[in-house]
Amino acid sequence: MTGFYEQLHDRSRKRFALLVDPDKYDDRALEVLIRHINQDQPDLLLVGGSILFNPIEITITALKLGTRLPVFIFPGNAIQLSDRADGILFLSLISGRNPEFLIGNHVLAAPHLNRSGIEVIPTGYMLIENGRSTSVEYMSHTSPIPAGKTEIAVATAMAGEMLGLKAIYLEAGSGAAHPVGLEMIGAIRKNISLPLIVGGGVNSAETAEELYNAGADMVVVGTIFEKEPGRVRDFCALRDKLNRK
Ligand code: 1GP
Repeated sequence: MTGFYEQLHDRSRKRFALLVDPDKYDDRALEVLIRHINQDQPDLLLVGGSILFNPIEITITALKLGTRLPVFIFPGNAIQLSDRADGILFLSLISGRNPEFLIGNHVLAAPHLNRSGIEVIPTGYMLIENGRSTSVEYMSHTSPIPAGKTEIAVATAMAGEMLGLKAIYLEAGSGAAHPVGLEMIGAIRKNISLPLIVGGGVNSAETAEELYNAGADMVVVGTIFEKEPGRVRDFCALRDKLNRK
């Protein structure tokens, strides 16, 4: 086991991932964000989005040149690829029943990934309903798992583990009204041993702490830094506090 997965797999430590949507940062804003990233040191930088107008490559290159952190693609589809990234969360949308997002895009991407040699982390991606419709839901033509249906979410995560996926990502959706519920996170945590990534709608370190305490190994935050990049510090400080315990 090498690369970032080796860290993620070590569940004795909590990780914090910062998501950068290339459409939300101009050069100046990205420079500011990079300054905060270097001061506070998240564990992982993710780059991607459901639909992009700007080339993912430019943002990945800027993050690679400006920081020393692993930069991973968080792909909305198979055209979001770049050899310059360190790796990719190879997302299979296991909460849905659209074959394009379960295997179709993966077939298109596989030759490119094979050639580039970047790290591939096969990840079961589970969209959880959060009270408002999300870009992922619309773009993937899939329904999220209802927030109250913990048993469906647990069985889905179990199936992902049995299929050999290496991580589970519980996604409320970017800018979600509420993050994934604590009871659902806790129930999934009890039933699988894979690293558990949780993201969507996290807008304070207090909320992130609840998600970590419920069983998240890595929390992903993106939207709030678009307006308040200085808040990267809150999440990194929380991660450090939890890892000192
Ligand atoms: C979205 O989970 C990520 O895919 C992050 O969500 O933008 O709401 O922080 P936010």
